[in-house]
Amino acid sequence: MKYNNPVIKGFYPDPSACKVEDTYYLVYSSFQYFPGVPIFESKDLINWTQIGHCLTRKSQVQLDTVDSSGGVFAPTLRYNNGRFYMTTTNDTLRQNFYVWTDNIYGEWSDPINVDQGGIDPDLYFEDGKAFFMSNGIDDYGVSGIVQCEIEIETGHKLTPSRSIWQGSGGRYLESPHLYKMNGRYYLLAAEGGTEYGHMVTYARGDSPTGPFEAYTHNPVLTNRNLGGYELQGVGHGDLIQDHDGNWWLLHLGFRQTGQYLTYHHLGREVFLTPITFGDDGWFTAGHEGTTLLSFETDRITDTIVQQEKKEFTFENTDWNLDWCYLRHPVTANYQLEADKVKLKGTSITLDVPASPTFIGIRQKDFNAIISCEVSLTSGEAGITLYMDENHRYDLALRKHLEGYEIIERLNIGDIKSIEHTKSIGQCNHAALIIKSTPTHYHFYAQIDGIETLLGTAQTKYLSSEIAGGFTGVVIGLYATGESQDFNATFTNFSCIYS
Ligand code: 6LW
Repeated sequence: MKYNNPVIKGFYPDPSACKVEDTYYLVYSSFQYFPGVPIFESKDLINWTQIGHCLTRKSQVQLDTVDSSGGVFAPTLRYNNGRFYMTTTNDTLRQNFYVWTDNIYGEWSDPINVDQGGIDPDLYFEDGKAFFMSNGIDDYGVSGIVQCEIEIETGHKLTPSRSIWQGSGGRYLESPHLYKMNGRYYLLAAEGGTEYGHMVTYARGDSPTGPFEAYTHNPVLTNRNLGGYELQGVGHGDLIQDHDGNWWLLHLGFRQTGQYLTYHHLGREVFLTPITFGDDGWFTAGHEGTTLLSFETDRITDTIVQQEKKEFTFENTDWNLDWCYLRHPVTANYQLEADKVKLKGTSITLDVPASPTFIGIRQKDFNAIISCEVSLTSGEAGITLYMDENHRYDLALRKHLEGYEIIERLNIGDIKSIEHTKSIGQCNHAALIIKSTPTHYHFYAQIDGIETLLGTAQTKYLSSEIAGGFTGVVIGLYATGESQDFNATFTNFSCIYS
């Protein structure tokens, strides 16, 4: 069959996967968003459904002081002796930790800290031993992929942290994962930074602690030499073996907005690339070491159809799965119902790295029509296309002394301006509509059935190239302005991709 990449669209970076019986599970970085670390499952590697989050309680993750793109970095998901483990870093606190669960559809444990620095922690289990790896500096001052053995019940180190591999020479050696395949140990990593030079590299050895010999043709996967190709920045991934024994790489990458438009605003997405072992025990990846927009493969049967959900509404999404908050939300400010949401604004605006009243869903594709009806009693409420507090476009209703107005506000770094306003007198409700293309957002308001274009803005100013950071655009519904009661009601939300 032919499948298309990305297999998961939108801001789901740093994927890590494991397989238990006939099901694959996948987790991602979540940074300042809560709940933390979304979990997806699949039976066939190409159709994925979200089933929960690993970090659902404040006791598991401290996000209060986390800047945008700080907080929860790249996780690793592993399964050992009937138990799932998810290890990650709170980069803001510089703390590596893991949580566990015996039921992946339920709650996870409180965090168990590990006293080894660096980011992108990994766990490898063998014969009752647990090895913990991250990229950082070891107990002897040597940098690289750093490893120690830990007691899995407590996280206590049983051995000093020791650097086991320095990579192939690229900058930002990260995302280590250790595996045993065909009797040998393979150490997978990413290098080059999570931008256009990103790549996957690996080494192998005869022991889980090394020494490791680098693959001579590293990088095994990169799109960095494919100029004018929509898929870029492929790297950071995890190997997974399918039901038939084939190996695959689930990894991140991004889609730039056009063939030569080197901007991406949807974040880093999930790609599936086939891995092929040679007789010498070294493996290659994808098409001549690159990832493609689609792969023709006989590893997945023709009867499997790659499905894609094109329409997201209040009714067909789950508040606990599809939607997310900035840092720790004050839950009393949200009234979530099957067909509407009521929000209570506070004095915290979208301009600050805090927790404004905001509930968001990731923008998953370039071409979309996003719409929602909003009614307001005080303050301001609407839709924000949110990359971070300094890079976002707001389309909202706002109360002023004489009545109400619609505003389209563009925030690009230090340039903050209300670009367009339209007074609507005493009318306190409107339909807000955003039409999205790869390169532009068009902002409309509809009052009494009449649609008016307020303005247009380029997507590139919300891109990672402009905003920096590690996230992608999230479509947020928000309310601001202190109010005794809920000051905004949102109904008829839809985001339809084409
Ligand atoms: C992550 C690092 C990376 O920790 O980006 O692409 C960082 N790779 O491995 C944040 O997602």
